[in-house]
Amino acid sequence: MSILIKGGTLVTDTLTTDGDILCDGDKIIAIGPDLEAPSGASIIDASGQFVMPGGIDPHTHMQLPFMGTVAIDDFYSGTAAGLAGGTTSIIDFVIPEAGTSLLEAYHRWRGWAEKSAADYSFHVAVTWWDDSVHEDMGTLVRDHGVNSFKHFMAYKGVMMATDEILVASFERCIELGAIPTVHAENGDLIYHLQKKLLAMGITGPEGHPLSRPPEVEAEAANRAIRIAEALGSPIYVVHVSTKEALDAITRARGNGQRVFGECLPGHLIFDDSVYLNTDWEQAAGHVMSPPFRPKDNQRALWKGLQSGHLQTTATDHCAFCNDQKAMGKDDFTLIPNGTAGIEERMSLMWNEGVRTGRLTMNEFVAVTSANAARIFNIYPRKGCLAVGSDADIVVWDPEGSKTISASTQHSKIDFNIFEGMTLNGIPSHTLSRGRIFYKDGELSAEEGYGKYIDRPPYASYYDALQKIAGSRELKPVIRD
Ligand code: URQ
Ligand code: ZN
Ligand code: ZN
Repeated sequence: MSILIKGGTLVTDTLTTDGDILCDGDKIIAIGPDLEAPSGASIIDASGQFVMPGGIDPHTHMQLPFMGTVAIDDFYSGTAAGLAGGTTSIIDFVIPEAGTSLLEAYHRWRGWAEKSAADYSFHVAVTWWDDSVHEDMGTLVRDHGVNSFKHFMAYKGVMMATDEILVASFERCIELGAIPTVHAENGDLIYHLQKKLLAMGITGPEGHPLSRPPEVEAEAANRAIRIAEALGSPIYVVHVSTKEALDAITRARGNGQRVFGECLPGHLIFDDSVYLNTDWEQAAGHVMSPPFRPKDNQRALWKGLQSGHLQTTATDHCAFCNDQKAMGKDDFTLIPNGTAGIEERMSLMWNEGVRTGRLTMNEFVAVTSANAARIFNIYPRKGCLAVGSDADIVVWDPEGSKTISASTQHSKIDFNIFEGMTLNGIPSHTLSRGRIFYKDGELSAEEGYGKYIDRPPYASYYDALQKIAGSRELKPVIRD
């Protein structure tokens, strides 16, 4: 089936130009002015609208078993909600329990994801270490298209990676041509502060940010970046929430180190006053890690996106309903950590970023799609409008608007932390691999349509070194 998107303005991370796009099957097959519609093609009138690569969300947790419950959106409802918001691909996380096989966990998550309505891929978390983990990482890169491994420096006793694990795993990533990613918060410090606050009788959601002050992220971000520097590994820091962590990233990038940073719309919009809400549900609904921060951090994060020291925006979509949040009614450390946002991310970034003049449209495409594709090595198959790219396209109506409400959202969560926000700039059409699944407010997602995205490894460190050494053999100098 072919689709002709006619009369729009094409916007990628590098250019803006008028033109038509012709899709056939999964792919874009032609781009240019005044393209002819093949017979039987359906035509989308994109006049007055922007035609952009579909959004890529590099950080989601569909149906994640976590803190004694399971995130409410499964791979179908979560990716379907994404399509309604202009997001056409996700990179989710395989999180093996410590002591269990990474490969088995990978196959378990692959099974869960088969119902996805849009394309998906996986980062795999390294939550413990022994020779089998070392081997499984090799198998995952070689045979299963995994090129990124996640390390939680928080969640002590659950999935926290100690420095010993970070060092061993980062080294393995270098060997394999994979990129380590980190959730940068000092889990030992958090554990200590949580106990201290509870002992002081602070049991409500207001205890959450107090147990995870900015220093907790700053210390861990700096530590992970320095470990990567010492070993010579690139590193990607997820959900950067503080200016201190951004400073660590900025310093390292200024030094030429391959450090990447991700931020979430929530950390760009909310501040820590949300936890002081006397309505328990309202406050607990915002409990995620790292928490929303004192106001001045938002300005720093926007500057991070504008300066290019932060490259991607994600949602960390990990949705828990009010009754799940209530598990922590008497103890904030038991409130399942996580918030939703996959349907709202693109419109939030357009409304708060482009319409305010903080971001150009090209930067919008970069931070919502292209940069994630480049960093995770799936560009230009994804994140790009080019002949041969997957026909993952969002037709964006800058004049359209929507008011966010739990009553109209597609996610299964029973509240929305962005409730009542009116966002200008919305998708009018979302195409996933050449099929229209969202059209003028109507979602027609299809369970199981999504395909697994294989992500090839980067040239391994040793390949890079050999390239530098050229014909000279890489061996130690023998000195008498
Ligand atoms: O830390 C994460 O990224 C997962 C466990 C989701 N929850 C959260 O609060 N961010
Ligand atoms: Zn995290
Ligand atoms: Zn996460």
